[in-house]
Amino acid sequence: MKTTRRIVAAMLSVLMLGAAFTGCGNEPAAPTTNDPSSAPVENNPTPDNGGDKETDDGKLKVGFAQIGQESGWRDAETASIQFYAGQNVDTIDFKFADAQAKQENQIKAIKSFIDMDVDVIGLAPVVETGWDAVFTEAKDAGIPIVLVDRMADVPEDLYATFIGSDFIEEGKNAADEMAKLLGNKGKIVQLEGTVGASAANDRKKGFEDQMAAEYPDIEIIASQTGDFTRAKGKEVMESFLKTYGADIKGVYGHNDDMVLGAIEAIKEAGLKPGTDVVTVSCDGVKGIFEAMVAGEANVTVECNPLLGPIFFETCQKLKDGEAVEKWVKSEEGIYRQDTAAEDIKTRVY
Ligand code: GYE
Repeated sequence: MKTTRRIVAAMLSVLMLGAAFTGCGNEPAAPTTNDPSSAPVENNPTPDNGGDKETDDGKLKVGFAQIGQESGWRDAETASIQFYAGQNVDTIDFKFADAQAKQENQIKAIKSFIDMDVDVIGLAPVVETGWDAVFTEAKDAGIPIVLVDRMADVPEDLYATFIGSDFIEEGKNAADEMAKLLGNKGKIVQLEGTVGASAANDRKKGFEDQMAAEYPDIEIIASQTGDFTRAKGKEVMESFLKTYGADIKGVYGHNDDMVLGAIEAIKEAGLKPGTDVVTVSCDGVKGIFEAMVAGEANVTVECNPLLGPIFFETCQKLKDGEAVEKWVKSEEGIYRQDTAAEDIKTRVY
């Protein structure tokens, strides 16, 4: 499964040509060569040049500490960032580290970037807490931190900006969609993202608060983490189905991948996903559109992973001493089964 996703991620750089980038500013130009610097770097918990200090060649020096490869969404974000860097090798010196889902690896990567004296450090924090010490080290070294796609729970002076989505809003939208699908009543289950991740914490809060406030006849009978992966989403859904069977009328997943796993479990249990058990999830990856076209998924609340251009533009501004907003918010939509066959034609991730 991962291999398929990696191929998709690698192909994404081709698909991105001429694609619409939601709220992303300048688009990268078409590639003229197959530059290896745009290829995904795998199994690399520490940055790829061994931490050497470099001579000042005037380029924008950026280090990015990625979480890992847990989802199709994550692969699309990595591809977007690496594609942009690959297209701008003349002006950007880019270091990429894949932390393999471990905070300690992300911390190590940040320390290496500080040693390399990069201009800006980008980080998608796997969890929200535990960043104060290493962010303070970066601050003391005069290197701004740009938080990409997930937030960190730190004082405002320890990071320059957050580029990403409003997860509370996504959770609230997901609750409204679930209520519409169920006619405001029924029992549902929730597949949570990685424990401690801002995307999981806030998608849960936004959803549960809206359910409690507006839809008292919808009951969340079970909620458990599926770690943002398809395999765990399936596994958790299997155990929910064993316990609650056909009482489950809906599943809300903090990402599409987990719901794609849940769909397999629902089918194996002899029920019809999209009908017997309706689905709402976040991200908007290709797989969920295919499931909607097949009538097996109902709604996805989009979350934009194509953050490469806005990330590097923001890094450049920081290097140039220009002001940046504290939160650069992504613009996103909601996609439903009835228009999925049309919508899928323009999806690029
Ligand atoms: O929804 C999920 C992932 O942080 C917004 O992380 C991101 C989330 C995304 O792996 O699929």
